Amino acid sequence: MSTEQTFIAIKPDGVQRGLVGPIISRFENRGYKLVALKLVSPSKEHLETHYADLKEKPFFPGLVQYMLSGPICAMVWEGRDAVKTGRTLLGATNPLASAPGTIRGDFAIDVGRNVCHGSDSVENAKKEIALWFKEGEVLSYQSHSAAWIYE
Ligand code: YYY
Ligand code: MG
Repeated sequence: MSTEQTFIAIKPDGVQRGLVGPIISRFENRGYKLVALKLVSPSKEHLETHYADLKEKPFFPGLVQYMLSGPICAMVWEGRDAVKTGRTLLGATNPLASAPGTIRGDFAIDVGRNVCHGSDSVENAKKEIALWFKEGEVLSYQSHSAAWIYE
């Protein structure tokens, strides 16, 4: 367990459905620190790069179209074990298999409308943060709550 940064995105359905606040709250309430945040409409090429590992999958074209369908809220969250715990907060990829209490388990039904993205490894988090954020957009600061969250 170490202090990590993870890339979390609220997909176009999450933004349109007014879930930006509730999703941010899940991470804030857990104790993670928000170090980058922006609302973006990335290009098709950007989204194809983000999902490059999935380009041979049958759902890839639909996935890219869905991600192009509206603004995305892109974020970086920092804290202990942030990548793995971030995935736990999101829930399983298919919302029908996501536990209640997770974001997808509480807010989604279809896998193709699963409202959020989270990095699946520390290595991929680094790549995704570098793809979505420019130098200087990810901030470094001391959270006043840190001593109340970490022993
Ligand atoms: O990392 P995660 O988002 O949980 O799943 P991935 O396997 O990386 O797939 C990315 C994205 O693709 C998923 O969030 C929804 C979509 N997708 C789909 O539409 N249909 C599938 N059978 C699998 C994934
Ligand atoms: Mg993934």
